[in-house]
Amino acid sequence: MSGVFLSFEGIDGAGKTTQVAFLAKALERRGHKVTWLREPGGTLLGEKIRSLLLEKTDEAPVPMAELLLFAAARSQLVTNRIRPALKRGEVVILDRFADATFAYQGYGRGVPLEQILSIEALSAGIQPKRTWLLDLTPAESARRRQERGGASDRMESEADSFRAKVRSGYLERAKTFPDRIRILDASASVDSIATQILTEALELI
Ligand code: Z5A
Repeated sequence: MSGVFLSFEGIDGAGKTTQVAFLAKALERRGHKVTWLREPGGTLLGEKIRSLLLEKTDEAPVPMAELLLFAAARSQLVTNRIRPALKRGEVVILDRFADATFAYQGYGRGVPLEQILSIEALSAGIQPKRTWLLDLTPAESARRRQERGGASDRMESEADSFRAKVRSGYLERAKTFPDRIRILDASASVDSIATQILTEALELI
């Protein structure tokens, strides 16, 4: 596979979508072909699973069902979108990937980590070359959500204590993959974060 696989992670409101858009446009301006995808989503099946996972209903999925649904969406995305784009030599940028499952379902929901890793091996099977972890405090995440307004989805409705567990899961994961995962201070300005990311991305491509 000749393309370059990059991803963004962090708790909600950390600025992933903002930075994915900045990076994708900056690379396209330099002549690179970019495929930009979000998780869960990016395929017909994945978008349907996304709705199932994020809508608030009277019966929330149990942690294992939640894990398997995220994994099903990822499996579809890897096979139908990510691998083909990498094969075509494109830059593939993911707004969340398998690190999110480790942090949210592993640390957030408490699913045993060996189960998370087994499912990851089945559903992902590839790793990004570089992951930018936008690290933000749960308090700042809450402030940004409040500022943005609008209704919260099922995952966003979790308490700050849940977000704190997820954040620590991400930081643990970064210790396991120090060469791949770069921790960035997500409270810095959008422009300074974007400049740092673009510099690193251009070195990798
Ligand atoms: N999930 C999971 O549990 N397991 C999995 O395996 C996967 C996902 C893959 C998907 O939501 C949910 O699924 C997510 C994790 C779970 N749940 N939560 N909660 P998503 O990824 O689609 O949505 P999100 O993470 O909640 O997106 P978000 O709230 O839009 O966050 P963001 O993309 O990181 O931030 P943003 O949209 O770029 O920025 C948020 C706001 O902050 C916005 O008003 C910006 O203008 C502002 N912003 C951005 N950067 C800055 C800086 N640097 N300074 C100040 N303000 C900023």
